[in-house]
Amino acid sequence: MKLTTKIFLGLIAGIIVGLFFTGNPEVIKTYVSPIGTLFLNLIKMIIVPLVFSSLIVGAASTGDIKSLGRIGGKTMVYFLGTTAVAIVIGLVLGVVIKPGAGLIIPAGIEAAQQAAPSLTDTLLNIVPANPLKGLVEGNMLQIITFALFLGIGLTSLPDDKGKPFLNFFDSLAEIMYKITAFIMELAPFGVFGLIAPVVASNGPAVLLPLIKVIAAVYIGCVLHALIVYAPAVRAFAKINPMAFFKGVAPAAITAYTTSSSSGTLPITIRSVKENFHVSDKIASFVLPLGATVNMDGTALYQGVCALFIAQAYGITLTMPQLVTIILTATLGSIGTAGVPGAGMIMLTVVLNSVGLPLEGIALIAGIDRVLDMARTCINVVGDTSAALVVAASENEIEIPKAETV
Ligand code: DAS
Repeated sequence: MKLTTKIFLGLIAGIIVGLFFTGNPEVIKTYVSPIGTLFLNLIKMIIVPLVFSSLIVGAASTGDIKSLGRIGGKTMVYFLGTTAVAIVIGLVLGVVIKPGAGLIIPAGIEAAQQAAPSLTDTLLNIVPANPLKGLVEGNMLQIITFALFLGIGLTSLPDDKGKPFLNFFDSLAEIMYKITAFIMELAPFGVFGLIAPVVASNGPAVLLPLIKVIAAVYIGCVLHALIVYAPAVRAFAKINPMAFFKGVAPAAITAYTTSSSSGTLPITIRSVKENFHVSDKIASFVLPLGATVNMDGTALYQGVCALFIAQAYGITLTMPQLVTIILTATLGSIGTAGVPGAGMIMLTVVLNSVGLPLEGIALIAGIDRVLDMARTCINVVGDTSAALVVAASENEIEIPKAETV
């Protein structure tokens, strides 16, 4: 049975048990909540080593910026720029659609009020005065910053000095991906243990907003493709947007059905070379890098979900907290693996960064796969648009007359 089916069954079972004990949540809190808490603790256990190792490897895989020069620099600017726009679109949709409004689940308010520094402190705090303290305390923005410095610094070392360090963190990142996959196998039980107490304590009305979350993420993904990628390929690669969406369709559909950017990579590379005639040099640099560090759909999803969870717990996010979410989701996307469910793990990083209750993951976990399909699709469409824009700027693309604007 596919994991998606198992998670869905865990969700249904949790809802049924929650409905059965609605009004009498004590039994659930004693016997069922610990299952959900254990699942969350497993996720919390891997966040720091996963983010730290995958970001070092992600940053190092951009290669030595000097030797990559134009292509590497252009690619990373495009990646981070479109990701930042994506997270803003997600936040705007979260504010406009207000998926969590009216829920007011208790227990989150004091947590958020503790973590609301000023904008200046937020920006200054990004650079850790003591990186080990940041690692121990799980200060995600500081961990991300330190890891990026290490990864980029690593690329300036001669191979014999840098390789041992990179190999260690590459192995650690692979181990963390394996552990993430194992934890995702437990998701059906985790979802059951997380959603049942929420339904038992708040009643079935707590589920209705999830439909709004799905709508917000899907609308956001379509908007992002139309207002970012279509104009970008038209302006910079002189490609007709309709031809773009037609040419990216095989990879987009594969990404949607597999929820894995990495798993879709061979198809993405083939469709970029065959449908858009991008040179192998650009396709084989930009696309594998994009599958590793470029996650626009994931960032957009994190914007929507962070606001949904804040609204559900009755927490009003301050501007500095919104800026922290944008920075964490943008930089954190470098460390999100192109595998199913990775974005939900990174969502805990975003929630952590502004003191939102991680229990909010309970509300998302059951529908996360449906959201993962859409966000992975956009991740891959974004990678493809980056390859076209960078290739056109390097004259490494031959566009058939029919597809030009
Ligand atoms: N499924 C991930 C990917 O393959 C993205 C995510 O989980 O957010 O891109």
